[in-house]
Amino acid sequence: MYFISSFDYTGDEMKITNKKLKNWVQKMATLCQPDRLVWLNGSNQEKRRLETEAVKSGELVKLNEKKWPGSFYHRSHFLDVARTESLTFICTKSQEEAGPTNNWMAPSQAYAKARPYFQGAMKKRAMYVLPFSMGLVNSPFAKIGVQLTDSLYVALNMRIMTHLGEAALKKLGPEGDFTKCLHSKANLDEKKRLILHFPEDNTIWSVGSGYGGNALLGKKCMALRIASFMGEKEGWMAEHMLIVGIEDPKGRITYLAAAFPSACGKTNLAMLIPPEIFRKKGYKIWTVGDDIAWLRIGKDGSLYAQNPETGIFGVVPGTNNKTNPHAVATMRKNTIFTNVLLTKDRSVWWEGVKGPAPQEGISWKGEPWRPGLTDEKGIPILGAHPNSRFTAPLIQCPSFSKHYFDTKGVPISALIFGARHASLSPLVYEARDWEHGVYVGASMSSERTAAQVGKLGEVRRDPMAMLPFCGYNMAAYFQHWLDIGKGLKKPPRIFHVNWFRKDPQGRFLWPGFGENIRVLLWMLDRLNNRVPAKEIPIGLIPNKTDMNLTGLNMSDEQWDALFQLNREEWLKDLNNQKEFFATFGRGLPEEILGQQEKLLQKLK
Ligand code: SAT
Ligand code: MN
Repeated sequence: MYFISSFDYTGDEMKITNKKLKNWVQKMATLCQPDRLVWLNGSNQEKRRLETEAVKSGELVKLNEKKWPGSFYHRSHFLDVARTESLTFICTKSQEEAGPTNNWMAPSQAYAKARPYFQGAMKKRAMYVLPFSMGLVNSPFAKIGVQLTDSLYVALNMRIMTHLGEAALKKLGPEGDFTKCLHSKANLDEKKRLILHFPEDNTIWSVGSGYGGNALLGKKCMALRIASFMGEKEGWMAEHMLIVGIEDPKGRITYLAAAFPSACGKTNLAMLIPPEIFRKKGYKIWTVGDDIAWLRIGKDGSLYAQNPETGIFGVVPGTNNKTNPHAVATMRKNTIFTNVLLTKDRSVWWEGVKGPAPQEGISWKGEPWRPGLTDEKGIPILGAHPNSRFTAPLIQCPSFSKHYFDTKGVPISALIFGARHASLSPLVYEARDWEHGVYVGASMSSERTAAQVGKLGEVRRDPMAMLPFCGYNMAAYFQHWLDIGKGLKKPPRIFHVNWFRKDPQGRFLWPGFGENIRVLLWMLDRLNNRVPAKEIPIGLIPNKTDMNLTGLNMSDEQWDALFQLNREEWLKDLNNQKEFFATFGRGLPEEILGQQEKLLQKLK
């Protein structure tokens, strides 16, 4: 009934040689019953046509071309503004395989539950067929996916976020395997929303949401959940990490990868601009990735990283020329804004941007808004949702690294785990070795942010910032980390940072943003054995004299407050860790418990 054809938009005949792909698209079309099939080839001409169509249907608003060239505005349903982890499932045959941290459903049950939601869901709509690659198409990292979706917004976002188009199809070839990604916004009914992963079938089914990580299936669903599962089988890692290069005055570039929970400043760190005193000396930061890193052991025994994405899906509120000038530059053109404030002259605005608020506008909820508006309890009504986002091509970032294109990836010298803690963890500490570092990552916790539906500020355990993104049993995931370490001749050093430490009055103790370079440079000194470190129970911390604090006016008291170790708080955290680790039962690697026991002894 449904013909595989190139859409009459482009007239370009796309040759679909992969039988599995043809059959699957046909089958899914029969289930969802779209009016027509639209195969995307990734061309610019096609992009313009899709944009025109999205504006006509109201899915996108064209922004003021003078102010925001090539850019668009989108508002999602007001109950569909963040990832819904409670509706996200790993559907492996055995529950054991998914592990205690994931919601689990048996595959047969999951397909049966979701099928009626997809049934006829695309009537009177087009089904867009998006062939894409995560990872450079011509690199050993590349994994092919094909997403079917009834959302033009999703299609246009995926064009920015992935290597989308004919090259991916070519790479797939007649016999290749691909991740089958089926998505329908259906009627955006929360009660009929499911984000299902079938790692054993290399399949993702997402229905009832049109937002971010729920709907752009190449991102968290494929490049983390499915990819982490693949990585464990194939000997590589998919991590929730940014990738940056630090260039020193001699022109040497050292690469770091860092894991932080969603909305904890990964994009800011990835695009950090060093303060003037460091810029003058010749330090530069190069951005390779801001959210996801795929890591492989190279021929020389070092760890290499590639960013499998092509774009940024970054948090907007708080972004300004002071906090992140490179993000501001990146979103200047060809950007899709989601859930910010729309102004009368078709411009956009958000809380925390520099300059006065517009006199009036339409809020993320689609309601009239003006500055000072409050609800019945007197609480300010926001123009932009706290998790409002911009989608922009990474290549537009002024600090974009040309080594992004290195097909073997960039060599990683250090891995960083980051948390958002008002107290507990110090500004920075270094793990003693790989095994200790794996424990540091596995025992990570952080305060909840607006990127997840749920209570803000609540502390939850979030190993390697992968709690919501690990596609298999996290006990096996920890084991995989330990195994990768054994396969590395030169394992990266592992550090933990916390930019968010506060004083008793609730003020941040560390200036953060660009100043974070000071901590990175201390790490570089450590990597090059240029400075000693101080041993404390949890790991190695800097001596105040070994970190460049010029211009910060940091008193000894402030420094001490940044590094103060509250034993009672740590013992309490250890108890909480114990409860968490106990949920894994006997599968948990001994090394993790061994490291924990060591820490307990040191704290006593
Ligand atoms: O919604 S996304 O998962 O894409 C962004 C995030 O929460 O990190
Ligand atoms: Mn993320």
